Formats: sequence, structure tokens, C-alpha cells
Amino acid sequence: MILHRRRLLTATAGLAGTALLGGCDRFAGTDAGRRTLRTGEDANLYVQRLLMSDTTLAREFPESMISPWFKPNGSIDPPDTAYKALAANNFADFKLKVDGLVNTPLSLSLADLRGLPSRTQITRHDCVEGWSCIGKWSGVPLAEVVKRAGLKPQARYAVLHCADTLEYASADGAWLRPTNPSAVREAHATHVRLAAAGDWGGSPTGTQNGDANDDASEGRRAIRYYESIDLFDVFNPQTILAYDLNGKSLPVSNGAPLRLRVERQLGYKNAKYVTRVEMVSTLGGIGEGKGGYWEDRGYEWYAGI
Ligand SMILES: Nc1nc2c(c(=O)[nH]1)N[C@H]1C(S)=C(S)[C@@H](COP(=O)(O)O)O[C@H]1N2
Ligand SMILES: [Mo]
Repeated sequence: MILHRRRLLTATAGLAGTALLGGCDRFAGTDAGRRTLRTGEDANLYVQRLLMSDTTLAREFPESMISPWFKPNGSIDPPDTAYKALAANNFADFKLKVDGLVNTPLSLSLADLRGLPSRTQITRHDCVEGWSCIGKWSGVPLAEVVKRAGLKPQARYAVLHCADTLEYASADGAWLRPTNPSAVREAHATHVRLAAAGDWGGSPTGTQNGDANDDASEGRRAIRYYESIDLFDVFNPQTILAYDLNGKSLPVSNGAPLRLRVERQLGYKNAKYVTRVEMVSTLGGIGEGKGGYWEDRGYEWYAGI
């Protein structure tokens, strides 16, 4: 199915290719050569992605360049009760769900995932805040997982659902979030704990230290981290669900037991604490429809490095 679709799309790109190449940079080349675009639904983005090789790899580094410490960022200790229970048992009961537009939904334990083909890569992680770390990641290529589930032809994106709650929506549906744009940056840098209460569009109803028990409890709904990538990134060989960092099981602070590595994109695309891969045809209806937690708050969906 995929191959058939690809051939079709390649033909389209060939027709449009030369005319569009010139416009590509102007359209997409924002700051310092980064390729960023607002939304994955954009038709121009679709063409741009067709013109990029499916298998462009990010630079890989020698062991000698591995950072002595891989700085954790964003969620570093998910407050969610379900997550804490899994962590307490060393993730023995962890299951990755693979569902949505697939022929065979899967539920895979860590042992299952470690039994699939693996890939190890030493790459540089670039956070939008301006810091980088080099780490050695091992995991299962997302393509291997998705191939086993079998994609339905309408599938265009993988949505990575995560275990960690970052904020809450109040019962009346109002979003509790910074109204001051600089607070979004601050929240990214310091996590929501340090966003002043007044910067959020309502009184805070939860704290990072509290329990995030349920999706709906005490008149609030947990908003968890999520991300999405398109099929080009799904099938890129460097796109892996990583379970090891520098030869050891992923620490909780870096996303245990499983996190996405999508090496040609910025840090926030690299979802930690992944519990579910949902294949979808459109990003609408998930979160606020922009394809990720930070995208819903104004960040670019395609965060190319
Ligand atoms: N689930 C989840 N994934 C996440 C985040 C997060 O807060 N929650 N933060 C993102 C950001 S902004 C960065 S830079 C990286 C940090 O990964 P690290 O903690 O391994 O450095 O994770 C990304 N993935
Ligand atoms: Mo980041």
C-alpha cells in the first residue's frame, strides 16, 4: 500500500518539482536555515516533504563525542499515577499500543520491543532553547513496529501519545494556559511549575507535584504531552522508539521506558514516555489539532534542524 502511494506521490513531485524548488526556500527557510512550517496539513508542506529524500539521515557521531550527561528537559518525572505504578515495577507491565489506521492493532511489552530488529545511533539533540547534547540511542525502528501492524491506505501521520500530564483543562472547557506569550517560552524552559499563576488563563487547578490521577477528576482534565510525524519520518531509518540511552535502560528523566528519536527535528518532536502510537489520516481532533503539545501552543509542526 505504502509503496504504491509513494510511487504515485513521487510522480506528482516530479511534475511539480523544478518549478517549486525555487520557491521552497523562500516558503520554508525561516531562521538560520531551519525548515519550519506551521502545520502538517499544509499542502505546500506536503510537496516540500516529497522533494526531500525519504532517507536523509542526521549526522552521527563517534563514541568519543557522547556528552557525559544528557540534560533532561520538559517533563522529567511524570506526576501521573498510572505512570508511577509502572515505574515502581520497573515497567514490567508496560505495553505500547499501536492502533488507529492499522490492520492489526498491537500491544507490545518491552520484551516484545527488544525482540524486534534494533538500531543504535549516536546523534545530537538540539532543543529549541538553544542547548544540545550528544547521546547514543538504541531502540526499534518505528517502521518495524508500524509494518507489523500494517498501515491502512489512509494513514498519513503517526501520533505519539505520552504518559505525562503537563497542565489541566478546567471543567467548563476553558484552557488553563499562559495568556502572556513570553510565558510559553518560559514554560518550555522551566516547565509549567515556574509559569506564574497569573500568566495562565485561570487559577491553576493542578501542580506538577500533585497527582494526575485521571483524565477527568476534581473538575479538571489532564492534558498530556503528544507529538506527531508524517510517514516520511515514520519510515526514516533513524526514527526509532528508543529504550536505551548510552547503553543503559532509559532513565525516567529522559523518557523511560520508551521515547521517540526523530533525528532531523528539534527536541520537542522527540516525545518521551510514549505509550501509544496512533496512525491517523488527519491531525484535527487530537489535542487542539496542531499535531503536538507545543504546536498547540504556537511552535512549528515541522521543526527541521
Ligand atoms: N512526553 C514528553 N516528551 C518530551 C517533552 C516533555 O515535556 N514531555 N519535552 C520535549 C523537549 S522540549 C525536549 S528538549 C526533549 C528533552 O529530552 P531529554 O529530557 O531527554 O533531554 O524532550 C521532548 N519530549
Ligand atoms: Mo526542548
